[in-house]
Amino acid sequence: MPKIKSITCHKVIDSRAEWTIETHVKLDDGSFGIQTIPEGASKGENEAVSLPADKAVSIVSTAINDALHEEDALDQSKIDQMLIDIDGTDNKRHLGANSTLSVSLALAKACAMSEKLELWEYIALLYRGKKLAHKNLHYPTPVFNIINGGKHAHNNLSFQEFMVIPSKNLAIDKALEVGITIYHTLKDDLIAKNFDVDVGDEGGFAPNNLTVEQALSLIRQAASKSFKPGEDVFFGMDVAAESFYKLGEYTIPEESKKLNTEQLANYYTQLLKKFELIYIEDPFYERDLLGWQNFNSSVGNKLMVVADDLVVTNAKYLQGALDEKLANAVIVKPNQIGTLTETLNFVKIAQQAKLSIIVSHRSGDTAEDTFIADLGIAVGADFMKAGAPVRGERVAKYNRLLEIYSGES
Ligand code: 2PG
Ligand code: MG
Repeated sequence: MPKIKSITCHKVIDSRAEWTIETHVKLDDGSFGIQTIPEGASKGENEAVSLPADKAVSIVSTAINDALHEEDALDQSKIDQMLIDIDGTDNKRHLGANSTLSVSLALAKACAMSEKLELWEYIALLYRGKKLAHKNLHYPTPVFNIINGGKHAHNNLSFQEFMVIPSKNLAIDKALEVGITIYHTLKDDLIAKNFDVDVGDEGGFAPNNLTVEQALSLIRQAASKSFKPGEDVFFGMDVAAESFYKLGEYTIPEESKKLNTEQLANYYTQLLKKFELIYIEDPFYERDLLGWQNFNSSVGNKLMVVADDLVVTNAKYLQGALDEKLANAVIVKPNQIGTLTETLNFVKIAQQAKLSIIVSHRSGDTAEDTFIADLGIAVGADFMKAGAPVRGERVAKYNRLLEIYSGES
């Protein structure tokens, strides 16, 4: 049984020129795992707390290293429970979710190496209690965010993400081809229309002076040149509605609109009639529960109503959302909760309740971190959200899917 030999940590730079951490877990049989941690810009109020990088570095290399020294490495759930217990808070504010997650995920990688398994195989074993054969793998469908707004871009768009979603029936390489093709076409179209083609945090274009409807029309137009919307390709949005919510009103300046909850729901319903939308994430502020509930009950049969900030990869908030029937799909971001075991537990509850699962990157990310690709495959996630098919930290996740698909991993 391999034991934990050392845990060290240092600062590294993320895709937004912010400091984050990289943790190295070494086992006494020579195996090791390395993990960097992403960081969000539009966060749910109940996300686990991420501490400043300097503080996290010192916590990982002293307190956590001391506490886990010589522990049985293969007991992932026990180690994660120790991290939770040492932290002792309900949102990891003591150790920091960035500290605990870096150790938890690096440990899983070290154990995969020790067991001579691919990371996805090791996570699948933890999740299912049995081996998952390569020929039985289900690849998450990529969700490409190709126009950026909200907190991810310095343009006037209030909605955060406008996405293209290839048909589920496509093999992963073909699905990626759909995203790439539409991205190039959209760039040409934007240039032809004299729009800016600078990109936002997740690699999507960030043109200025667009309305929500114009953004959707542009991606639909670009998609239509090579594919059939509604058949080969669909559309989605991460509204991240809390970023323009205040005191009962949603303000969308580019549409000259100030809407209450019901009016915003009606607005979405109009968009559903015009565009082949199958996915709306965070359509309402996370405390606007009645808005969520009414919307999910009225359109949940034809649309993925996706909860991100509402449930923050936390089983407690997920249970609330299930009890009240607030959503029919959930985002999975390990750094919202802080350990692998809690992340897997969240996915299990969501899958048992038949919710769609979308594993997701963060807007601040690193090219070294492709964990969500292995996680998505291991749990059989329906979708993977990793931004546009550009920028190293975004394509690394898509390329990891291709690496596994090729059979080389
Ligand atoms: C989101 C994410 C990722 P952030 O809201 O879904 O796209 O953004 O990491 O800024 O929370
Ligand atoms: Mg989101």
